[in-house]
Amino acid sequence: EGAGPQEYTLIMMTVLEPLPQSLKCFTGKEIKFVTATLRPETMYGQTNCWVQPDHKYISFETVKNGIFICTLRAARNMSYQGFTTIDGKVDVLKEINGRDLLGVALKAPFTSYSKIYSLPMLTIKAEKGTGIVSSVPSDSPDDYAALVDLQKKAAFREKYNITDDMVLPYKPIPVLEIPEYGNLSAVYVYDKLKIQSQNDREKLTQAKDMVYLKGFYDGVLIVGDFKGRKIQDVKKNIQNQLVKEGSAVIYYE
Ligand code: A2H
Repeated sequence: EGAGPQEYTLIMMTVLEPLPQSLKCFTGKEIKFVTATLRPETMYGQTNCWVQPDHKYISFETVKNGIFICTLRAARNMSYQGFTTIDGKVDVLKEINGRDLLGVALKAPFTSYSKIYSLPMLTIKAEKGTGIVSSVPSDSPDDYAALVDLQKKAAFREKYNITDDMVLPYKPIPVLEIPEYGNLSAVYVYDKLKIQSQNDREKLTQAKDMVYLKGFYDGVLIVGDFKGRKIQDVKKNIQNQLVKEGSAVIYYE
């Protein structure tokens, strides 16, 4: 990790009806799952979001954006960045286990799927971002591997009460064209390296090294208002667009 704070785009996903049991106490309120991403330009390709079933999450009221769901650690960071009424203070409304936040229907910005679901990912780190991750299987090998695991293994879905309709209809969406890797770069490297699952950590690290830098320098958007432009030239514009429409805020840690 470098010296100064890292800037993330905090993507807000609105919880849709029917509310899960764990969120019923907030009926009638605006509730958002929040995820920290370094890749706002890929949000057109979201197919789901990831929650770690064994991690603890909390809910708290923000000043401007309703109720947020994330880790306590992230909420504390946010409380020093103007997200709460009193600087440095988080009023926890409720603690919630990750597994009780799975299978929740969400409205996410920019993606062509009108509804996506929260699904289990076992490799999420508790100490980074919000502990919830946006899933873009077209461009993130980790996301693609975890989605394929769920799609291939009925027992894995059943273990976490994930129904087929939450997973099986969702395919990676082409968002970026990367020379040599095509328009589904994560799928390309997953196949090329013969990755077997989300636990194939060594190969996944290699896969990430292969796609990220190349994507950033040579990737061209093939959807949205900045179609045809290089990512490095328009990343900031896309972040601004998300913030302007009220779907994202800037977050540091
Ligand atoms: B990125 P960095 Cl398409 N645990 O967003 C594991 N991974 C996490 C996380 C956590 N607690 N919090 C955030 N992340 C992921 C999109 C994306 C991302 C694409 C490609 C690469 C990529 C969609 N998933 O990240 O250690 C989030 O996934 C490559 C590293 O701060 C976030 O951006 O660099 C990124 O890791 C932040 O990781």
